[in-house]
Amino acid sequence: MNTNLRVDAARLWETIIETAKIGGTEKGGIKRLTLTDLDAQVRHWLIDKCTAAGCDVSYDDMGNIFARRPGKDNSLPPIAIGSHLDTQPTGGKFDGIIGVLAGLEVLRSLNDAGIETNAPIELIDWTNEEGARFAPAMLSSGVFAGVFSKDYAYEREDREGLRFGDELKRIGFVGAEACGAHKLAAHFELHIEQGPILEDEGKSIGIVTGVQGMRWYGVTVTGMDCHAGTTPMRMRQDALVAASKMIQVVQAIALAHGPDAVSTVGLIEARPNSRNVIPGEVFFSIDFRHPNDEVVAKMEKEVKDAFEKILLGTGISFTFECIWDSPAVHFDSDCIAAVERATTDLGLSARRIVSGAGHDSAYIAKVAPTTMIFVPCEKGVSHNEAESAEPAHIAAGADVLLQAVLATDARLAQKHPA
Ligand code: HGY
Ligand code: MN
Ligand code: MN
Repeated sequence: MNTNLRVDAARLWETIIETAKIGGTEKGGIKRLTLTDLDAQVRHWLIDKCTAAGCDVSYDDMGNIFARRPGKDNSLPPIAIGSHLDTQPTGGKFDGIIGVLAGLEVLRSLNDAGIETNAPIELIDWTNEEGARFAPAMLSSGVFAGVFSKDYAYEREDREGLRFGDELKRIGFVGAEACGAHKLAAHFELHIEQGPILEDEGKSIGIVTGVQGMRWYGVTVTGMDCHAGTTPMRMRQDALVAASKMIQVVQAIALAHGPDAVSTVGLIEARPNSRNVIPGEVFFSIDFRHPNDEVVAKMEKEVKDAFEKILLGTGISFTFECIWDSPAVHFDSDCIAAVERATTDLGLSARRIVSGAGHDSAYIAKVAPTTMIFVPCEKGVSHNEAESAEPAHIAAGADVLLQAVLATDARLAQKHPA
């Protein structure tokens, strides 16, 4: 382990501040929804920088960008560093972004140090990790891992009815390679924790051992549009009032399965959404998560039973569709060991942790040895424009990433000497 090798912390921070201008918001966050012109702009920025760093850059038919730094034996599958550049509508400067930019910094630091790895090293920008515009989340890493078909992904529509496939074509990122066609020797992802644990415990690094289970649902509640002034209360089939009672139950079920269960209704649309019309239809999303898949399944049954009871005899009906099911994931022990060893050699405070948030690594773990490295973010706040992380923590995370990649390259080289 060449543990006196360090990334250039200032250069890494500069790339974060530079790219944060692409979709930057007044409150200091980023709104850079996937497959928008802003996403295209940051993609071209990344391609330019990786090309300048001597990488061969390509992208596949899901728009995943691969920047490959050659090694001694380029017949070997690359060791990958991946994350995402798309954001939430009120996203921060760090979620996903530090994973891609730390990967670029690792490539640059290897160049500066004149290090030739045995296997190629490949930086990946995964398309549509957030699922904020095109549900579900982690769509393209999911296609890469064989969880979703490309056709399913291309048919996903945003709330304006635009198709993923059309938007990918519009920004010019439909690559020739079939998504999932090339193998990865390993996959590492640096990410902010997006929770309060590391900061609360004063730890610099989270050694991520896995990702909790999560499911997304779409619920449509159907009552009857009617005049707000002339319809007596006893005759109403008000879908929004019904939905409000149903949403209370979504929260109660997570509390009942606490402390680890979480539930969120993040998206709600009332129709016709007019001040003097009783809402006849409401659509809302549900996000259920728990480290144990059986508990998520129990929460799903309980919420459906509760909805039936709430609507019984009201004349109001509902449909309930599970649109995404990402079971709990356990990462690769060799990759975890490489991260743990790097934190020790670098003298960094660290603890093992399970990710509450979903990440592309959760799907890539199905097709390649994978793990993640977390760094703290201020008060655990994320998916919020105020998201904040310390330059020193991000640089430490990038140093761990660099060491873990080098250690993995050395370990695999013993198996496949060049
Ligand atoms: O939803 C998630 O957990 C991730 O941040 N996309
Ligand atoms: Mn993320
Ligand atoms: Mn996110």
